[in-house]
Amino acid sequence: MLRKKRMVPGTAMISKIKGKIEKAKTIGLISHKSPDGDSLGSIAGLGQALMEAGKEVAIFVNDKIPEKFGFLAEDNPYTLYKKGMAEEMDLVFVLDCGQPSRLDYSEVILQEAKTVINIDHHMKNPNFGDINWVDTGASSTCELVFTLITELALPLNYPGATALYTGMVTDTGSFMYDSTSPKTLRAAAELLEMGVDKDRIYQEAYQSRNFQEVKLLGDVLKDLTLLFDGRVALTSLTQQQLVDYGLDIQAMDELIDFTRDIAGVEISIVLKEMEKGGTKIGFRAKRGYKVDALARSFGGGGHEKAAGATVKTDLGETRKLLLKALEELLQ
Ligand SMILES: [Mn+2]
Repeated sequence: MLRKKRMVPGTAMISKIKGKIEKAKTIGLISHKSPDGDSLGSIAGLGQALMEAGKEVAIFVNDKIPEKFGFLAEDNPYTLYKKGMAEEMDLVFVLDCGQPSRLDYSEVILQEAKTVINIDHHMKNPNFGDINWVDTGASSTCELVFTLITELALPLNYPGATALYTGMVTDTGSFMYDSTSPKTLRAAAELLEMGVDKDRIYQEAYQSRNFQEVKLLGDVLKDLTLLFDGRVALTSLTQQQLVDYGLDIQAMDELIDFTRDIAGVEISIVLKEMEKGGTKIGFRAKRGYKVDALARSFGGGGHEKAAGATVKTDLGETRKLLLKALEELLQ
């Protein structure tokens, strides 16, 4: 078998989580900043199931919800987390969050919470919870949440199922990444059998591009550079460009996948200049290459094929440091 060994939650893990849920009256859920389909999907999916099971549930977010995931906010009560909100919770789930620092200002939740259950699939998750279920072979945290809901026989409603499917489809690049396993597809199939409207999800998440974003894409691609004999694609985005097109830093998140797909490119990198200084770096890798360690060397993290970091250096300096790091990696 070539497949990576999967950490399936043993009966002990499941019954530990079960015990905590049973004892809790109030349960909070939160994920990382710069929300994506998997973070929003996993907290809503588990949150809905816990609500259906009669728990008092708060689904916290710590950042603006991207427009393309606005449809999830229609059916799920996402609440902007404010300091102190978790003190009332008997139990807090932190989902899809590879590092406590990725909780940003809401990191204080880890002190406030009486009990923290950390469920995640990022590399090098430091097991910051009281209970930790980290499976780096899982396609998405939504897949893990689906397993948990199934194992605990929690009632999953329609908004919850929709949220979980959204996380699975977006975190796997539409079931394309190598983390997509038979288990992922079985879970997705079960969600479709529950009536999830996959066409609507595709349309909302993929076919609702912002016109300005597509125009800026044209501009940015003019400056696309191939380095290391065409093995690395590098693009950068300035604050001025974002301002000129009326976009914020969350925009253009698909640019990096677009440049990764160039023939011969093994690693694609996008640098985004941040509003208050510093640079956001995104990394993608193709089959046979890994970028998680590279992202970690810049203080970030992620997965083998998709990772990121935020650094204090400006675009030019970051580019220089990156070239040095790539030279070592690709020599
Ligand atoms: Mn994820």
